[in-house]
Amino acid sequence: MGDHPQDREVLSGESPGDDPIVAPATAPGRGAIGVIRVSGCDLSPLVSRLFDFPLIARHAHFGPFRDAAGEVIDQGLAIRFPAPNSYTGEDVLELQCHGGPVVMQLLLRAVLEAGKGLGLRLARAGEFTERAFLNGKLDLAQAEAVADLIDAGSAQAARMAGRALVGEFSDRVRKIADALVEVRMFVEACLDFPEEDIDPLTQGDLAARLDSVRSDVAALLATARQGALLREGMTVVIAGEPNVGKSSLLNALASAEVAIVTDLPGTTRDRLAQTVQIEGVPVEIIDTAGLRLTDDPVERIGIDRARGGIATADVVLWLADAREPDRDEAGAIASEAIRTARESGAAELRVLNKVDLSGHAPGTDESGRIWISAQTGAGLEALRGRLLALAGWQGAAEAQFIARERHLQALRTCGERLDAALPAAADGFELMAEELRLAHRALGSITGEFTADDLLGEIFSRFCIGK
Ligand SMILES: Nc1nc2c(ncn2[C@@H]2O[C@H](COP(=O)(O)OP(=O)(O)OP(=O)(O)O)[C@@H](O)[C@H]2O)c(=O)[nH]1
Ligand SMILES: [Mg+2]
Repeated sequence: MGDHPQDREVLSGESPGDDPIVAPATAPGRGAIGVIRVSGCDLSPLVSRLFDFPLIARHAHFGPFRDAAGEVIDQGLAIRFPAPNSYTGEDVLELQCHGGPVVMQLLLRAVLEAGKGLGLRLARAGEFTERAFLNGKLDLAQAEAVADLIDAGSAQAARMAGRALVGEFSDRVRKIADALVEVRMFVEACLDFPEEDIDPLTQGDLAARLDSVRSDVAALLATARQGALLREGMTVVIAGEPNVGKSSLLNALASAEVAIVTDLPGTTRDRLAQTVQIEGVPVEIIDTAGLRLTDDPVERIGIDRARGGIATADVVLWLADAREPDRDEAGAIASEAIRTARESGAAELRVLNKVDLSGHAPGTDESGRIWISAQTGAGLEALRGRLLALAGWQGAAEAQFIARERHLQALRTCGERLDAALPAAADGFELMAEELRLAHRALGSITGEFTADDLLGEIFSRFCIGK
């Protein structure tokens, strides 16, 4: 599509930085080994200052590590990965020493010392992976999967991140992009040769091909949504009148005594959050102060915080006492909280606790209310299942790879542009071609073909140092 200058914008930009960079690659703290990693265009001068023997490519050399004064710091392994066969695609040197914070600091300082005059500096967060991306070792979705694998909060999330890392997500994006490129080439060929007087709509099954691309995008979006749930999870706020068992429910879901429980109404003052895994989906559960009119200034702040939590929740779980299932929380405070929930567009769930005292059966009733006992655990499975359903979780089998909100947004944009493409043809094929170009661009932003520099900076800055 070379005749469209927009397509040539290599927004991902500037050539990879040339400065050699160094950082600890292992987590801070004590460990059996610690790794310090260096990356740069040519590390030969640095290597020859650090070692008095040559390092054979990809061989583990065992020996002492010394500081600038020649004093031994530690002994360990040095491995050199000459460009381009390394994580970053540049020359990489890895030093494996003992994993103590002080020995790591000493070794890091010795490397920086040896790198004086060679431009060696400490790496920024994510800079190794950013270079890997800029050197074409990974695409952007794969680079994000590196961070998601490290941050995975469940085995399920880790497995799905692993699959995105090896490129399963990117491959699906690319397949759709290839089909879209064909459609674009056809439409643009018609534009380039208007004298041929071809009507693109009646030629080459254009509508059918667009349709098939459109449904591939929809299918990928559905799968990616599952993957994003595994990563982003959901936030559930437990709200209700004092003493109905909100804190007990948090403890029951977390299987831990996270919150203080007493039979005194007004026990909880602060917001308390705990993330639990339900089928591998991270669910942040927030316990709040009971909603009631009060003169206690501390409790009032707690109630304000409860409303703040409600405003940002994905699901508001209204908890009430099963012995008074039809009680209306008509108090001014409660109705304000209910209004907050409605305005924020959170899903709402009515849950009746202390079913053990009520004689009612646990589980979901015909009006969709869930009867539970935080104390005995009755009905909690139904509640967990309902929370996952509200989040749109379709089960582990439907999740194929991890994804991010950014990817969902790009797929949605792509879908909208494709939807607009055919109708746009009525006003001219140039407009149609433009919609297709924008659809293509949205897809390309997932893998980083078209991604603005500031977005890249933002993505990589969330990585840890040394990654
Ligand atoms: N029998 C029975 N008692 C429960 C159940 N859940 C909670 N309780 C009791 O109800 C009382 C209040 O529980 P909490 O969890 O502190 O209630 P809360 O809604 O957090 O109360 P505030 O923090 O004051 O708003 C405690 O004595 C709990 O032991 C339940 O399912 N069955
Ligand atoms: Mg409480």
